[in-house]
Amino acid sequence: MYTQGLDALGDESLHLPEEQLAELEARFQAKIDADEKIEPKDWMPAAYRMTLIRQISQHAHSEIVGMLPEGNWISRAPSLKRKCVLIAKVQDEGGHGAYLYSAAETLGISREQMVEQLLTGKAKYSSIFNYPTPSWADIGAIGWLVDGAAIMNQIPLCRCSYGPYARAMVRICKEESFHQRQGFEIMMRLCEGSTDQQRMAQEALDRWWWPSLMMFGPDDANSKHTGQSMRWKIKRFTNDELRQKFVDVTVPQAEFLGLNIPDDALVWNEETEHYHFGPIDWDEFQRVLAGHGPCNQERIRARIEAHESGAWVREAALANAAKQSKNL
Ligand code: FAQ
Repeated sequence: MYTQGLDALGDESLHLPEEQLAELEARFQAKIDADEKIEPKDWMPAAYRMTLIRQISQHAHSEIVGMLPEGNWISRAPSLKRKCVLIAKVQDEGGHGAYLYSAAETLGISREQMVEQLLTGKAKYSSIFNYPTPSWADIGAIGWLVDGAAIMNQIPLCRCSYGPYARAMVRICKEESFHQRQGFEIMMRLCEGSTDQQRMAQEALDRWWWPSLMMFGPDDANSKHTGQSMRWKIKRFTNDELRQKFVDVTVPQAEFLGLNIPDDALVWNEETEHYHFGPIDWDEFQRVLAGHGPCNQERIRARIEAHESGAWVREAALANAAKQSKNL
């Protein structure tokens, strides 16, 4: 699959003699080992390029599809202040998608190709965005847990070996940190409120806890990309390491809110100084990835409709750009 993709990208190194390729690969790995950044014009192994295209485009799609569950509440936010904050947050996610598509484009794939892969189901996006947001408390839970998990995963990506991705992540992480705090603040207000509001907060935590743990990807034994991605310093921690960090940070926050994590097996382990948590339902994870989560179809339908109804905007922008370049 990689080779086909690279032929389409016109990768000339595919046709180099073996010794020359080995030398290029050794120099490339030495650069990574020395913690230097790889930039778009540098030589890179075909598989490194394809791994980045997969990961960055999946990440970009996640940001764009991730606008939908929260966008659902913009028209029904409980106050003007909450509405303004939510609009700003959803707009930030759109911006993150735009930086990430640009970072992926530096690897030789076009935005049109990536969008086509999303809309035809060839490309994945994060499993988490296939869950519904039936109450306002879900907006708090998304900010607190989903953005919280996203930050845990993305802070190390600021040190990723690929320069454009690492640099995009710096700004994204700053914004995600504001998003996480606004979510936690929504949860705090609900938890200080009436019994009904506290119940809403608990139900939202019950809905989002396990899907948030799944965001970190399959466990290490089943993560086919982690080993190589760590050697290339695309990933700095394994899926399980990041998931554990997230649990360790989040459990005390839930205690502070007076909420119960929906996991009977959750217990602090004095020896390891980590929380031990119960088994994740990997069958559910695989079902969601295969397109059978609660909202997969709705999400893709919404993206297709947005793409089709936005066609005139893209045409107008291109016509305007052509006109401007003639005037130069
Ligand atoms: N959902 O071998 P691994 C956000 C796929 S942004 C769907 O472990 P890897 C902001 C994986 O691609 C959230 N697919 O893969 C926001 C691979 O696919 P393949 C997104 C998943 O890459 C907040 C296969 O499974 N963040 O939330 C998932 O080493 C609020 C095997 O997995 C990023 O994308 C999943 N959860 O590790 C927006 C961060 N997990 O090759 C709006 C960047 C795995 O079979 C509102 N990405 N897969 O086609 C990463 O760090 C990594 O790609 C991982 C997966 C950790 C997600």
